Amino acid sequence: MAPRALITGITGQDGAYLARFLLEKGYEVHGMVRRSSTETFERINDLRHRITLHQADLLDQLSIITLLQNVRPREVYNLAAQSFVPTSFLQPLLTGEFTALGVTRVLEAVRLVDPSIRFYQASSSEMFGKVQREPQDEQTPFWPRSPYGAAKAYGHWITVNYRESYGIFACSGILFNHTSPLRGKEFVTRKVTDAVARIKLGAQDKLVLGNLEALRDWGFAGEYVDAMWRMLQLDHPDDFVIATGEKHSVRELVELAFAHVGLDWRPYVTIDPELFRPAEINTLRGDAGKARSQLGWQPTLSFADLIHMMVDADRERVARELAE
Ligand code: NAP
Ligand code: F7E
Repeated sequence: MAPRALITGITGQDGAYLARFLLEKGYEVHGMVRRSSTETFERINDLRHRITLHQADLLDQLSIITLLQNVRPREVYNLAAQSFVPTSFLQPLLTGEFTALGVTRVLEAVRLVDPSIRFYQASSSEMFGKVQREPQDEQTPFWPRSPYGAAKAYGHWITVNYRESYGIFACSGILFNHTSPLRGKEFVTRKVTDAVARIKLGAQDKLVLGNLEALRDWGFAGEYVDAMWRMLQLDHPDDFVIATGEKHSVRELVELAFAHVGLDWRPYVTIDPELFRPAEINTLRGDAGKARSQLGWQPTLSFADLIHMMVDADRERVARELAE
């Protein structure tokens, strides 16, 4: 019988890649979606006939319990969250409800319905915040710099706590920034590649950004979902940093994306101080040595190839839209 997996946040970037990955592995894939007046299934439209979607919400405990009772999965991947850092400053309480307490609600449902379920929590390098060491690994202390980071730190520790208290097979993947052509357009990588495509095709003339000096460790989402799955196949649950080990600035990202279409970025980019954050994370770089040795996982796509792939995908899409 095919193993059954449930993905919360299946309509997001990682959910879409993970669903494809698990289908290829022969899984029966179920996804949790929240009710909305407009469907947000764009990233999984091509998979609709191969997966089963169920309505539930991270804010609603009973809906998650009922979902687990109906699906009875072997693995649960908890990817749902309010994941945009600037929004977490504007809506800190809602971010705490989704991104922090939402994790406990899913874990409580696992504990109640079937404690043998294998559980993956989408933790984040944002927990390292004001970094205490470089590169960051599983032992580096947390110092979150946003309500989002603080909520993820809670989600991480509650996951560890349910493993230690109740013996639940719960893993926390501490993933550094990862992106792709499916990335939300509000995140800086996609904001830049979409703008470059539009500028090249004459549909936009300016790109307004915030802090160009921030450094991030960016990988490809398509490769990072493989690491999530590998964690849940271990003999014993554990926590892993997933990263490339390289850092690049937003400025470098911008230069690279514009150069790929033969443009100099300087005439097009302006800086708006409103886009700077109340507290910034200046630098992040992960050490995924433990994942390499214990999961056999390592990234292969270079930063330049990743950004070029995203610019190319956006160019194709924008050209199609303009032709319609
Ligand atoms: P994303 O594209 O923002 O997707 C978030 C998902 O969560 C969407 O499917 C969204 O559904 C769902 N969601 C939000 N609130 C919900 C609620 N109350 N009930 C049910 N579903 C809800 O995020 P992503 O980039 O795929 O990231 C996946 C996870 O990894 C997130 O937890 C994120 O915080 C974490 N993470 C991401 C990165 C990264 O660089 N991408 C790095 C580390 C950790 P709608 O479609 O309805 O909005
Ligand atoms: O910002 C700077 C900004 O919003 C990256 C989420 O997936 O990764 C993501 O969080 C950097 C920051 O991602 C703009 O100040 C400059 O320093 O793309 P981002 P993030 O905040 O790093 C982590 C690991 C997660 O877990 C999160 O869920 O870019 N920046 N100018 C800008 N950022 C944005 N968004 N827009 C700008 O115009």
